[in-house]
Amino acid sequence: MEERIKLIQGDITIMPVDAVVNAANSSLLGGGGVDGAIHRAAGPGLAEICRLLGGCEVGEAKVTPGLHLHAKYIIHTVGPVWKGGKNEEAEKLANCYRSILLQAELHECNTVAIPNISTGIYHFPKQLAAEIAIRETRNFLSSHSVPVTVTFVCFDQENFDIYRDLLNS
Ligand code: AR6
Repeated sequence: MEERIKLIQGDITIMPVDAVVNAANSSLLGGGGVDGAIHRAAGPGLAEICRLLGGCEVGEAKVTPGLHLHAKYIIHTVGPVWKGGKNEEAEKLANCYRSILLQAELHECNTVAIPNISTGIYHFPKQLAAEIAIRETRNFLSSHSVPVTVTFVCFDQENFDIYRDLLNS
């Protein structure tokens, strides 16, 4: 596995990194899944700050402080809802990863942890999502020195196995 890409299975809210990524919805006001977990761990101040951001488009990313997280920043992105694959879902998910990594660079985050965006409540197929995540991250890192390392944090066993196989191949 390449040195600048890491893989773990676990809870992203406890990651000791410069920035954790949130798989939010376009309101940025919180929700279920990893979004709910991040808001609970960061504290109620996060919703207050997010309210001032005026939402976020699919494929884009906005940054807040990490508040009670170990992470200094939270990079909120909005993945596409899977609607069968003919609604530019793959391109939109690729845009999420590019936006995340650009924001990480802009905020001088050396270490970033990213969950499996869109693969939960938004039903994006896990294999395709992982291929896009790894391809876009490899592309970005090949031409940028920051972030130094990107950790994919898989919550479920299925995603972890898919990432492990792709990163080892
Ligand atoms: N740490 C890491 N990954 C997690 C955690 C956690 N604590 N909890 C869940 N996951 P989802 P989406 C994984 O549904 O599909 C929210 O309501 C989970 O296993 O959180 O992008 C938002 O507000 C899955 O692999 O996000 C939106 O409305 C991955 O995180 C909507 O869900 C993403 O699943 C976004 O849906």
